[in-house]
Amino acid sequence: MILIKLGGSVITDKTQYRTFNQECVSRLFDEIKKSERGVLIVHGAGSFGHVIAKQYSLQNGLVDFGQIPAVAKVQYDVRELNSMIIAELLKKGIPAVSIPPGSCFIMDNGKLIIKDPEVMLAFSHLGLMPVLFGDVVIDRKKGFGICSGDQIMEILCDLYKPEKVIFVSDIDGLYDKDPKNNKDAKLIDEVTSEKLENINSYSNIDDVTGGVRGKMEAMLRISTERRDCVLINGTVPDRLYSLLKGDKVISTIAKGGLK
Ligand code: IP8
Repeated sequence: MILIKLGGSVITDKTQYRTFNQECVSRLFDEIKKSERGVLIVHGAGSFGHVIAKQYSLQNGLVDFGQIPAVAKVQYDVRELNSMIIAELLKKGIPAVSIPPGSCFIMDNGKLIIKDPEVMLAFSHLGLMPVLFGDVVIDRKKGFGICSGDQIMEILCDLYKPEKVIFVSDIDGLYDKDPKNNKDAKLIDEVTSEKLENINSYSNIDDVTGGVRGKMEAMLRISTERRDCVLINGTVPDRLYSLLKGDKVISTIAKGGLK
């Protein structure tokens, strides 16, 4: 099985509040279908989550009760996004069900805990695809917190032991500098723990869970000696399909685990 995270930058327009990239999502699901590979999908929140989460600093947990309506609004918005994703999967004949992390799981000082995966695993055993996503989740220490799709990916790796993990984004991979502001930024085709030391972190200011170094660390934690974790550009038609078929594509590959 292959575990795929569809990043918010590819499934939404991150600059426009609540804008769904239906065409792109539909094409990506066609590519998955065409590849005939068994996959499990997680998705990010994009402009359905990050815009309001940033406005109300939800990533800091409960600071004042003025944040509470924003918690409800973000939960509502990311569930709407998830419904649109599931609707596209159903259209392609992929039976998918929603598992909203904020309604099923807990965090402890920012760490996601999935105590009882029975429901999720039972759905998979029936041949249904559980779809999880970035959400606002109750936190034992902070009141609530932002649970990113990347955190969910790490837990699903432990539960499902996928043979490969793919992050689908709107960039070709990770760069040594922010490619938006540096013309000489170079694509890093392979990330290892050793190489991580030499990378300066830059982050996407619109993203409450962002930062290139954090992304690399998450990718390395997911990779093992036997399992690569690959970041690709899903806005390029057939890139996901080629990777699923086993071809070499433009990407950043995390290898060997985080040491
Ligand atoms: O887009 C963030 O998830 P991500 C979730 O996977 C929210 O980082 C609610 C902003």
